[in-house]
Amino acid sequence: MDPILKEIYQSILDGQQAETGEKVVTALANGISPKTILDEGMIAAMTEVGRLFEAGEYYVPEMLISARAMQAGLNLLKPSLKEADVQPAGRVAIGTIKGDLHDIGKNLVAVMLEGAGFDILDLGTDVPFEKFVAAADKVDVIALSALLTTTMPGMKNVITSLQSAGKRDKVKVIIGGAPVTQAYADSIGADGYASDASRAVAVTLSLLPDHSK
Ligand code: B1M
Repeated sequence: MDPILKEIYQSILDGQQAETGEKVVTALANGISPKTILDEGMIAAMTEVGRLFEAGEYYVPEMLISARAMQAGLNLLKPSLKEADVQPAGRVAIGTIKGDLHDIGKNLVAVMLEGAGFDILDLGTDVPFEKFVAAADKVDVIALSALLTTTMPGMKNVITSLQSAGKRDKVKVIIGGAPVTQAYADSIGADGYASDASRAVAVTLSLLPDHSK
């Protein structure tokens, strides 16, 4: 592996935003393809971050800092990725349920999904149900986050609204957030549940066939 890719990998693991950005720029200037930088440097690093988190060696702060370094690198890589016409793994609309302003976990899930090659339509926080329903025409997956027991029932409303609009079969729905459980996901007919951002990537990948809208 090119040493600069190892350096990108390490700077993401260390959560070094500026350094990650500088090294991505250097790798591009050295003629390394954007896809190689993404796959072998950046996604490999986030996969390792996910593994360290699951092993209890990284905690949420480390994961967040690495996610920000990944985002800093991605921001610089995005124009080149578009030029190279790398096909996205799929499109995901993500947001927090109406009434919920907690967006740190949602942002982390979005960055991890983006790092795994998904196009992200970030609807933000406090998202009205109709906005999720409208997004169903443009994406493969709708990802719902809720941190409050009071906003969690809104996830069911999104699924019901998708059904009423005749769009439920067009998209997969995955849900997550601290009070959400697999049992709740099953009870409302969600397609997937993930307890953390790295699992959200695995669950989303498992739900998609090899094509996107
Ligand atoms: Co609030 N808050 N908060 N809060 N807040 C909680 C959630 C609470 C548990 C604190 C407590 O009482 N112990 C409690 C909820 C109680 C409950 O409903 N059972 C609570 C409350 C009550 C409130 C207010 C009502 C307080 C008030 O005003 N009286 C209010 C509500 C505001 C609103 O949303 N309308 C409120 C406000 C806030 C702040 C604005 C101050 C701030 C949010 C800032 C922001 O997000 N920009 C805040 C914070 C920071 C928290 C705590 C302390 C931390 C949340 C966080 O960011 N965690 C939280 C207590 C806690 O969780 N320890 C708390 C880190 C983040 C990385 O984890 O979001 O869980 P998390 O995301 C994880 C997983 O859940 C998962 O992956 C992420 C990464 O691993 N995940 C998904 C999340 N979404 C996913 C989606 C997926 C898959 C996985 O698929 C789509």
